[in-house]
Amino acid sequence: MNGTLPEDAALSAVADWLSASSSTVVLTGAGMSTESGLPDFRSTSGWWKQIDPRRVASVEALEQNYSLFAEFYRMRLERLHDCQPHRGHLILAEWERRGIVSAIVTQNVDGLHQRAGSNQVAELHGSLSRIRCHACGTGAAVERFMNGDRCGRCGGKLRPAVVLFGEMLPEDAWEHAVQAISRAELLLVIGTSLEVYPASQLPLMTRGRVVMINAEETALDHRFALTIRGKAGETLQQLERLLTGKNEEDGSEK
Ligand code: BV8
Ligand code: ZN
Repeated sequence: MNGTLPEDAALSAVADWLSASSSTVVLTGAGMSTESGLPDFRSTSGWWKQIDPRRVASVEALEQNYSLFAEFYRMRLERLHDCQPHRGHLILAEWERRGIVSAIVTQNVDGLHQRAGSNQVAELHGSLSRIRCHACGTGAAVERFMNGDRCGRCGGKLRPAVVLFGEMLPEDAWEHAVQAISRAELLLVIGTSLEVYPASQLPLMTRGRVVMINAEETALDHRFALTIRGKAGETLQQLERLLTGKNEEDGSEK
């Protein structure tokens, strides 16, 4: 079954697949965090509409224009400070507890899945709030980076442990993601344009069904069993209602 069904038929099909699947993995992108107040990258209000990623999110930006690089990531960290995981993050963590989801693979660097209570999380693009020295790799407290300090050990430039353009993805996170996704019976892809390589290849590496939940169309939608055009938080709440047969708002049984 391909393409999009009427909304409620698609949602109940996905709820059935979630109940029946013995290994479900969720791949998320920046669209999973916009309802927490964090901009994504490529939609109309995204970061890359305001600034060229190569000027701030690349190794040459770090090496040749450190003040702009540091300013961009300090601003990203400040934004993160006031954000909370939303209902959708909490539902995914609940589904891990109930054995519905076995792993989350995320392109996000905001740590919101872990803050919501998810434990099995592979961070393909690293983490914004983990700081290290670009020269010697020594870790440093976030405050040191926010204050503009240099590495205490070698005087090198401090940076978030995110994967910049042109950098390799962390080996263990990538391996874990490929293992989990290739074996999955069901893969939910939520809130990503699938434009960044190699994460964009993961949905094509599974033996299972792929369901895309995204606000906008992506170039790979046609490859997936089902596409739900909608918001991550709302869609996850609708699926939770179908799975538990109860209304989230008032908690009453249907
Ligand atoms: C690598 C820094 C190997 C961290 C990021 C030419 C062709 C193909 C590939 C390349 C190429 N030239 C270079 C490459 C490789 C490059 C790449 O893919 N470039 C692309 C962009 C052309 N990739 C790399 O460099 C990777 N490394 O390949 O290593 C190697 C190494 C050395 C030498 C040779 C090879 C490293 C990837 C970099 C990852 N780091 N940024 C940071 O600051 O965060 S990328 C950046 O994009 C973020 O990290 C983010 O995670 C990532 C993916 O973006 P998305 O999460 O998909 O977000 P986006 O805004 O795009 O989409 C959000 C979607 O959600 C939208 O569709 C929107 O409609 C939707 N949405 C919004 N709100 C909601 C919603 N949906 C539902 N509900 C909502 N509420
Ligand atoms: Zn150092």
